[in-house]
Amino acid sequence: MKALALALLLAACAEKPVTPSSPDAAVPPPVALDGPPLPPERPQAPPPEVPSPPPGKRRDATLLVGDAYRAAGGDLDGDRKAELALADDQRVWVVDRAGRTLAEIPAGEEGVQILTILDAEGDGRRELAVGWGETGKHRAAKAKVSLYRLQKGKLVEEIVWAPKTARNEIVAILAVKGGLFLAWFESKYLVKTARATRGAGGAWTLAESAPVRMATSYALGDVDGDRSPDVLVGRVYGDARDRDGDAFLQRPDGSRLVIPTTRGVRALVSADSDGDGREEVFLADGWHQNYGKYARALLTWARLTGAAFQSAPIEESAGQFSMSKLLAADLDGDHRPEIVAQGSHAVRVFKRRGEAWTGLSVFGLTRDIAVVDGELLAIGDKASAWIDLRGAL
Ligand SMILES: [Ca+2]
Ligand SMILES: [Ca+2]
Ligand SMILES: [Ca+2]
Ligand SMILES: [Ca+2]
Repeated sequence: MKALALALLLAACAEKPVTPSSPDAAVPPPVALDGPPLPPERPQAPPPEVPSPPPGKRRDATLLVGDAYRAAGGDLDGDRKAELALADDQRVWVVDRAGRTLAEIPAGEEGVQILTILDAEGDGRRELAVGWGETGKHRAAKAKVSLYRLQKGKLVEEIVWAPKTARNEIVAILAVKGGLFLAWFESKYLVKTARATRGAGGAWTLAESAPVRMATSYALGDVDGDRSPDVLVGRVYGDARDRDGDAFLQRPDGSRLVIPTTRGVRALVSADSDGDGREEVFLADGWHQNYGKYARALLTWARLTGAAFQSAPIEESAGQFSMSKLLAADLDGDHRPEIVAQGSHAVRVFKRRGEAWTGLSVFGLTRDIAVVDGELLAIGDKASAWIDLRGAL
């Protein structure tokens, strides 16, 4: 399972189809003479340790999640209580908070890359959105974005978009006013985005934007407080081979406002961490093509100040080589979001205190993390747990 988790973790970062067997697997260093200079090597350090006893109240979820490698929470049946959607190599299924299976569908030829619960067409009812494509166990899969509505114990599919592409990988499915924001690989390196809206007859229409090379993370965030979300982009690699990745706000005309980072970005999320109506951008940066030697598990935050982003470090996580997924959610019940980072070796939760952030390791190696009604689900390498952090941060 460890190998699977690492393969999944690294699949999104590979320019070439490589499946490293360990974080320190040999990867050839960049050869271009005009490439950026190599950063200092990452110091050796033991991975972060979860305090003993572990923080928060915990319930075992090992049997509930089984072999799932993707999880998402949200209210699918309109009763205002969240359900949990899970995906493994064989199926996608939905359980209620008591653990009862409500519905399931077989994965078939496709593998699940993205699993998320959102309101896809702005009618106030949430749908399960799945980004299907090629995974280790599904080599012949075609990329597809599907919505599923929970109706009378069945997950009823509606296909939103099925791009014809040489790289069958859906990058992002996000809710945007009255529709969806989609990102997918249209070729080996180029990522295309579109806003998708559902017509009265049920047909989806896409308004596409120009592709961006290796744009592997997307978030929509209102960074200037005008109540209109901006497109935030993070990239593992840059505009040419052997160029470091970066991050930027992409304006509607395609122009970029740089968000300063340290090399490539594995994940980004936006959240208003102080309640002033403007969202901050959180970036898992420090990525390097030769991650065994040079990648750093950095968490950086950026704020739009005037006409430019100011970035500041939150942490460099010793003993980890990357953070691959970030979530923003209120976990301690104070109505302000914390940042949850799924790292290469541990899950860490960051809480803002004024201008500073404090980090706490809450779990070890995970296949995925999700927040359901304020509770953190950590799908672990061997054991999985619900973690209630109210009063523990
Ligand atoms: Ca529900
Ligand atoms: Ca809906
Ligand atoms: Ca703010
Ligand atoms: Ca909070």
